[in-house]
Amino acid sequence: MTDVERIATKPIAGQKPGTSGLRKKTRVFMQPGYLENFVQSIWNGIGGISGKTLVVGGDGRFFNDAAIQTILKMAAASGAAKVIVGQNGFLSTPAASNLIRVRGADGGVILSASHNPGGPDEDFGIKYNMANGGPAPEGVTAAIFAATEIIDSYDILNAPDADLAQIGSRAFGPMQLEVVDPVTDYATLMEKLFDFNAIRALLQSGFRVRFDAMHAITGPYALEILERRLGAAPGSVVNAVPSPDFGGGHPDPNPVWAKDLMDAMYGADAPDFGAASDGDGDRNMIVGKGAYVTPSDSLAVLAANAHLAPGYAAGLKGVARSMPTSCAVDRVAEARGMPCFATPTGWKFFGNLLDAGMATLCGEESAGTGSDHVREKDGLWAVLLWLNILAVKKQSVAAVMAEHWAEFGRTYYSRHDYEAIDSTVANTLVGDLKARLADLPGQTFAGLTVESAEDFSYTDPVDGSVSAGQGVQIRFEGGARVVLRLSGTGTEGATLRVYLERFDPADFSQDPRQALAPVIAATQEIAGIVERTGRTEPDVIT
Ligand code: VG1
Ligand code: CO
Repeated sequence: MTDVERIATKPIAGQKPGTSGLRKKTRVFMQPGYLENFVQSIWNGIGGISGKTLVVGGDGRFFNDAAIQTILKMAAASGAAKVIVGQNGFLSTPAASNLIRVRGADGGVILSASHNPGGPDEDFGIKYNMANGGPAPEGVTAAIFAATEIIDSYDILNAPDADLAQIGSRAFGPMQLEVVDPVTDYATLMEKLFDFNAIRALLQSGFRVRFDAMHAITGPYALEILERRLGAAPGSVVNAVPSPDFGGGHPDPNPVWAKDLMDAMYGADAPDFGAASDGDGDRNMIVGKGAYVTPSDSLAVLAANAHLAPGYAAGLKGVARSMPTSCAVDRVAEARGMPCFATPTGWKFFGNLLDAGMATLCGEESAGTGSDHVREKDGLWAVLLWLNILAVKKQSVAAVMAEHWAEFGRTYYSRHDYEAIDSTVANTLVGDLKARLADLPGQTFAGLTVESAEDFSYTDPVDGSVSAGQGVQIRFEGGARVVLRLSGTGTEGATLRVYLERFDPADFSQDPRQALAPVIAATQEIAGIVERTGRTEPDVIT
């Protein structure tokens, strides 16, 4: 293999994967050797890739194309048998997960910084997924990180860039390279899970949808599935062409960043159903005509009604939520007699439960919902499950919510983010709070008495691995709760996330901010966010 070059290198500090792989400013990734060091460390951390088949793709953000060429050359140089890559380097995260599974690949490399903006001055990311299609668990990311700390060389093929425009199989150096349509396999899977005829009939009956792809990867997927296969009116999918900087916006599907969609859904002549997805297509936002559905409520509604879709007709084996996600789904699980698991933040913690058949549906408050059909959260999947449920129930989104709350009660919920705060301030705030947790139970703050306070630790019920320090969870008497944790996906300073909830069994029509006011006040008294950070208001409220 004369074309392989071995380049000497040195460890680069800070290549530690976070909640969802390694995320940094794009310019950090573009430094000579930065991406190369991390990719070689993936290969080294997983025991080499000789003879293996990998899936590679990304969300199309700035630097996606160049990074993929580097990865292909490094895969070929390290002896991979085959790489399957989406046309032009495009794959949504759930489609990549599916491709790994249906092709029996050994793993995959996904390039994305998800909901973070893209561009030369914005964010980039890379993560490794396993043969089950899911994000590498903590043991594997730890091995990759350890490899970054001792790396001394990387191998790369000295060759011109691969042609990723032409679909088909060809040689790339000593390796096979297969370029596939990014949408086909994924759309086929969706057709298996959902009653496309019922959804088509709903759309033909005059039910109008608006899907905002936010200039990100789901555009081509949504066009193919919603407009071509399901017959939604042309123009139902907006901002459908992926752009390297997501049209200059934040591809984060929440009421703040998807304000256009919110305006349309709350305006005159609103469509019946609105949805949006994020940069890499794994998140979703659901909003009915004048009716925003919180992600935590969405998970609960899907858990209560999934059996109405063919793929879940046999019922659910169990459900799982990330710890900060509201307890709305717990109430569904209890009523239906199924197990409910609470895991640390990040999709990688759901993999074992899904593989073991202990859970069928999973979700996070950050607008991620998914099931055992892949091993990532899946934005369009959630949209299609909602549409399937609406097609069967023949109800509006608002009516479905009202019925759900009447049966299970309403869990008011909101997340307050304090972004780009000084890392030392953030760490001290959380550190001081953790030191005081044992004293809190029994104390009253702003009229709420603390029932329990803990630094969340998770023991995986399948492999017994322990993940400690996953966030402060404080429960108040009467069914209120606050969770505080630091983000593991930010690229600037620290982001403090404060998750607030309050259960109300009877009054469903309060303004959420009003309903949560006591919890917000108690949290301020306990954690002193205003004094410590100097911020009087959160940067983002979802
Ligand atoms: C955030 C969310 C978390 C999500 C993660 C990756 O992490 O809170 O729920 O799994 O992003 O999402 P953090 O550590 O910043 O809170 V994304 O759509 O990679 O795909
Ligand atoms: Co995402």
